[in-house]
Amino acid sequence: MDYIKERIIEIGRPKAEMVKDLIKKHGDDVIQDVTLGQVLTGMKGMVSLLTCTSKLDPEEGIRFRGYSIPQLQELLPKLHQEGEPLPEGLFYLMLTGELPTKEDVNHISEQWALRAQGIPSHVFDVINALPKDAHPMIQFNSAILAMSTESQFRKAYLTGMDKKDYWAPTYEGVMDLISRLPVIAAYIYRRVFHNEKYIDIDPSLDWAANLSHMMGYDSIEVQRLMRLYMVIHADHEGGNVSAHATHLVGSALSNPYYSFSAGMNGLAGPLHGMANQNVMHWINKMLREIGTDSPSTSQIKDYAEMTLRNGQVIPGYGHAVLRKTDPRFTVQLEFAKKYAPDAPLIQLVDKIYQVVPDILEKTGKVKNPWPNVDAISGSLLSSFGITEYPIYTVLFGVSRALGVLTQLIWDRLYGLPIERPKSQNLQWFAEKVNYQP
Ligand code: HAX
Repeated sequence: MDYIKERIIEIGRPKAEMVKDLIKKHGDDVIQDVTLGQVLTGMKGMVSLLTCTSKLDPEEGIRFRGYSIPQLQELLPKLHQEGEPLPEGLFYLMLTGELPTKEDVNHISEQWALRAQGIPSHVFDVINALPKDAHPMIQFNSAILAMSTESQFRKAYLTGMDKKDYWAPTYEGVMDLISRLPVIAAYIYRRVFHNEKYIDIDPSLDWAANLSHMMGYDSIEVQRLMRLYMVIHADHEGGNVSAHATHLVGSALSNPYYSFSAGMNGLAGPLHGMANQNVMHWINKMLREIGTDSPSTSQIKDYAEMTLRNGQVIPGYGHAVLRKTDPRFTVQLEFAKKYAPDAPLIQLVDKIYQVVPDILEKTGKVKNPWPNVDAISGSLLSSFGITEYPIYTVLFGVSRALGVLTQLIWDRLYGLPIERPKSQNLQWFAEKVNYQP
């Protein structure tokens, strides 16, 4: 057996027993009161999910198994001293809760490069059957579903296995799926934007560098950017739409492909992962309408205010949990200032950052006026040559697999049951609070 699986058993079994014991001894304890406002505004702040891979603090931002992004930059294995951490290391950390060694990371890199080569040809047929102008997220998700013919979980389930072992075929499916997503993403990218001139996987490269390579970018800078991008988008606690959707569908014991596909359908929404593409759309439209590549702060202010007057959101700003500038925004801005200080788009992002929070604050209703991860990620990719912004959410999706699928393995280790909250109609809520119009 793969030594990582043995490690998961060692770590996971006592935790699974703890979950059962907690339910038995404290299942009736009240842990939190719930307000009507929470229910009617998307369950914000309601603790209702068990997630171990990462935790989001409103002021500080994301921590993966307790480690902040700057700490991960220090502690996770890298290819070069000055370089970005390898996403393989973050995967290992989220999976086991332990910092990986260089050997662990190399082992995962090799495993993924090997598994990536087993994509059945019908998956590419499915992509090719779609029109080229179908959004890359449609192509991506269709391919994910098409790959579920390979589900090891389904086969194992039908053999009638013990449910405490469900995590093991889930792990196999997750490893296959994560290994193959860069191939799929790059295939879609080359199909849509580069005349179907496909580039083969290079098994000697790490996972993120391979994605960059298969997309047609072999510079050290883009490889580094891709590693950074893959690390910072990997997870954001359990309640965000892509994580929660993956968990919810997974709770019906749907295989990892079905579960992840559900998450990706959520990521494709403009209030979630599609925001990275929409930021570019918003910026380009602003430049076109103002008629300059270098608008002044007062022109940006006018345009942002017009966006609000038209009843639209300013993409890349605001967050359901965060109440400060997203550290994922900051780390990208630092990367950009170091490696592409003169990039006009980055300077523009910086200028927008000076203007927009104040405008959102003045509305009196936006709870977080600060930029989120999507406010800069597209401009950064674009500044390094990846200018085709419909692919950005797909890249986000490749990264998000690391967190949500690791959590799926843990859901099965914990033996979590099917998710089934109670719903009520409007009358019920009104009566509950003695509502008087
Ligand atoms: N521009 C304009 N209005 C905004 C806004 C923004 N950027 N952010 C919030 N608001 C508005 C909301 O639409 C809401 O208006 P109504 O009361 O009229 O319905 C009000 O402010 C209160 O909303 P909130 O409580 O502050 O925010 P929510 O938790 O409801 O929503 C969102 C959080 C991220 C969806 C929201 O801030 C938004 O729409 N931002 C723009 C889209 C975006 O950048 N999404 C990506 C978020 C990060 C992410 O998931 N990446 O994948």
